[in-house]
Amino acid sequence: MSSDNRTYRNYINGAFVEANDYLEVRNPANGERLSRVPVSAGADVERALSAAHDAQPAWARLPAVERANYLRLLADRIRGEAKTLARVITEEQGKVSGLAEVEVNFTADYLDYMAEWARRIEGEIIESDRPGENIFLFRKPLGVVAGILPWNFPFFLIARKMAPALVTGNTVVIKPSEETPNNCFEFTRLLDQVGLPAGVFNVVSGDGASTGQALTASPLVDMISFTGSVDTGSRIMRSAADNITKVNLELGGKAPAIVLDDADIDLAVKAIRASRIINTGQVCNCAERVYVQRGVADEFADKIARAMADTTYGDPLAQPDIEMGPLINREGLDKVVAMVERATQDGAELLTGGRVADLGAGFHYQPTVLSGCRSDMEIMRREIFGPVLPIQIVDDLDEAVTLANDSDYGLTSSVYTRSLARAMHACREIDYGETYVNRENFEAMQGFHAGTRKSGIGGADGKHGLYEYTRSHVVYLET
Ligand code: TXE
Repeated sequence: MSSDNRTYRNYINGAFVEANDYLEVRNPANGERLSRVPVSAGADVERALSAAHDAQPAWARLPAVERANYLRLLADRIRGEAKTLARVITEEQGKVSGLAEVEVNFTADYLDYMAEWARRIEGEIIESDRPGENIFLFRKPLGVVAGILPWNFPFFLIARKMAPALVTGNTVVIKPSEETPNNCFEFTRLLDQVGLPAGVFNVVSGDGASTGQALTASPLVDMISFTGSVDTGSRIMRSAADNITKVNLELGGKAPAIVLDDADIDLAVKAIRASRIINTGQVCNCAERVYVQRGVADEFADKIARAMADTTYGDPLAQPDIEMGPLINREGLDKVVAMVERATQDGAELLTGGRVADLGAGFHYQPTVLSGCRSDMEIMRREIFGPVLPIQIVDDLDEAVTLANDSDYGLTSSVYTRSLARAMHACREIDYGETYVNRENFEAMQGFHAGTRKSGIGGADGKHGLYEYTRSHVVYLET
């Protein structure tokens, strides 16, 4: 499947359709060309949005449980092709095969989970001031949802956006990242087989500046659900402002990990390392900086440097047992290289790694640990999105929390301590959307994944994530 040069087509109104322009997708581990996908023009985007708009009223009139059944059928098909789908993800995104399989199976579970909400969508009956009056609060769909995706968990993020949208009666137009569109077209191939009514789910691929911009500027869109960078999120908000379109934005993080002097250091090392090498450090919720208490700083730094140095990496399809693949593209690699260079120039000490891993081809970077970092350094403030862990020493929990909170980001955070009182104190004071205590950073589908500050607006998962895709309608009924 790796060198067959597939051509994918947009999916609009229940049919796969040609576009005028195409772009190439390549494997980041070795540069090999994988496929051609449409660069959708404004007219393609408008066609997809019109199809979604026209299909929405009939879709919303179906009982939620019937809508949910399509998600269950899709989940079954995904499980049936899990290995093939995982390979498609690995070859275009670079994550190791085991993680790609986890992503595929998690996606199927997520579709089932969101389908279970069909019989649990609830409005409210509110006590009235007037005799004989009933006040009802209904939950209604928003209409058409535009889902704009990044490349780091490209398959799961389709489901994270379309499943709650469809079960609550919205229709959807998805734009995958131009880096990783193939898996989205494979997802769509399976969805096409389950007989979903035409127009309910549409896909237009292309770049951000043309396809993405056309989606966000259209008055046919009722909500934009976006995961990606802060800069793009900000541009999307500006574009959405013209039509007062609702936005739901997940914009990454700079997750602090606080390691206190009573922590189980081996557990902290294991969890923080796992969190930093997973998907080659390209995960919004994973540890991006460590604040370690002085008494255990040497032990922690020594152990994590050795653990990171032991990480195996390379081309995930050629070496299935490695722990880490390449970065997504040249831009991602150059960003990591430059950030580590500036950190060492600013006085950080390199404990391990610090170089491009020369494997002949691909965007590989060595697992890297930097100690002696200070909170004014770029490496402690800007999202790295690579396998690089900067460490700063602190004197106590309060200093760690103050430094952790002094950030543009506010998505996830973690604390390692054996003291329940210190853990609870940290949870009260830390100003983040999520905090993990004594465990690696990874959210559950029944939680609520949402950040503060520039990490975004709104959130995903669970009951609260489901209701993001609804609006209220209050009815006052006097009898
Ligand atoms: O993201 P972009 P990029 C962070 C991470 C990474 C950096 C850049 O730090 O290094 O962002 O990654 C579409 N209107 N995250 O350049 O540009 C684009 O086509 C509408 C964190 O890949 O945000 C793609 O589909 N859409 C993050 C999507 O936005 C536009 C995951 C994401 O691209 C657009 C990924 C526009 N004007 C990167 N411009 C996370 N939150 O986990 C671009 N796009």
